[in-house]
Parts: sequence; C-alpha cells; structure tokens
Amino acid sequence: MAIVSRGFHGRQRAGGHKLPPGQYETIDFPVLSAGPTPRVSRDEWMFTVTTETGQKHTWDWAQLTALPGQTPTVDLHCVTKWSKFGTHWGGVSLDELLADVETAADFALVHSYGGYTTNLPLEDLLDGKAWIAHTYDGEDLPAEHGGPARLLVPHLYLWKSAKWVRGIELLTEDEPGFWESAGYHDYGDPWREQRYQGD
Ligand SMILES: Nc1nc2c(c(=O)[nH]1)N[C@H]1C(S)=C(S)[C@@H](COP(=O)(O)O)O[C@H]1N2
Ligand SMILES: [Mo]
Repeated sequence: MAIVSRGFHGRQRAGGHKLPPGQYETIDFPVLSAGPTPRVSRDEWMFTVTTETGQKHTWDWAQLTALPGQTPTVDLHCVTKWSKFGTHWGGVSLDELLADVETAADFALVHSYGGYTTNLPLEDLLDGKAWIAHTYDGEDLPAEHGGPARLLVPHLYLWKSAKWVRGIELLTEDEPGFWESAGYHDYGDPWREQRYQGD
C-alpha cells in the first residue's frame, strides 16, 4: 500500500502556494518604504542600464511599454515575515531589456528614484525570474507600490524588488545596496531564510 503523506515538505496551501519558513500569509498588500514616496511622472521616467565598461542603454516610458510584455502571477515574501500569494503584475522581463546589452558582469546594483539601492547576482535577473513591472492587478502601478515602475524579483525577499526603479548598474564585483549595507543578507533567499548577514 502506498503511504501518501502531504504537508511535510513546506506548508502546502490551496492553489499550490507554499509558505517559506518563518512566514505568514497576508491578504492585504502592505506598503514598506524606507523614505518618502518619490513622485516620478511617466514623462520624466527613464530606465538606464550601465555596463561595467560604462556603456549606457536607456529606455523612456514609450520605449519600455512598446516592448513585448508579460503578466506574471507570483507569490511575494517580505523579510518582515508577511507573504502574499498570487499577485498579478504586468511588465517587461529583464531578459527582454538585457538581450542586446553586452556585458561580462556577474553582479547588479539596482538604483531607484529617491536613492534606494539593492544588489543581486546578474543571473537572478535573467531566465524569466525578474521584470520591470508597471501594472498591478491590471491597473497602473500605484506610487506607493513603486509606480511608475518597479523591479519585481519574487524568488528573493521583497526588499530586492526596488520600487521607483531608475536603473541597473552591472558590476564585476558585488556591491551591497541599502539594506544589505545595514545588516540584511547579501542574497536573501526566503526558502533558506536568509534574512540577515550570517543566516
Ligand atoms: N525604492 C525602494 N524600493 C523598495 C523599498 C524602499 O524602501 N525603497 N522597500 C523594499 C522593501 S523592504 C519591501 S518589503 C518592498 C515593499 O513593497 P511594497 O511597499 O509594494 O509592499 O519594497 C522594497 N523596495
Ligand atoms: Mo521588506
């Protein structure tokens, strides 16, 4: 007789969602910002990728939204322990944006309007794992959640998903961002509970 056991490998929820260790599910969408919400209009919004050799690739709003879009549905995990399942976004994948960017860099430092930064390995932005998101639930992304556009990297803790994103600097050496310099984990994998340095 086969012994079927459920629930011993992470907490399986209705709809196939799983909760990483130490997290709880929330239904609302909390707002977490380290400073005031920058107000950036779509007319002035620009997104710039700078390579390790100083080459710049820039997109304005019309150019961003003219690119083929995707509508990922993903679970979010914040280091303050809330997780939100099945969020609906619209945006452009980083694969699309970085397709014509020549680089030998292994690291990325993401910059936001307002000065926030966060770092991650370049490969974590590729292969369908990250987007520049500009809609949430089919509507324009609200300013408090990072509009006009934010980075969305749902496989890492949500502090990596920089709101009000303005650019990505490609680097040959890893450089810590805002929270990473303040003691948070350099990588931030929620499944390995990498909250703080040393985790
Ligand atoms: N520019 C910027 N991006 C940011 C932050 C911030 O303070 N500034 N906070 C981060 C943190 S800690 C979290 S949990 C998420 C929160 O996103 P939300 O406010 O849309 O829930 O944004 C991340 N991105
Ligand atoms: Mo967070």
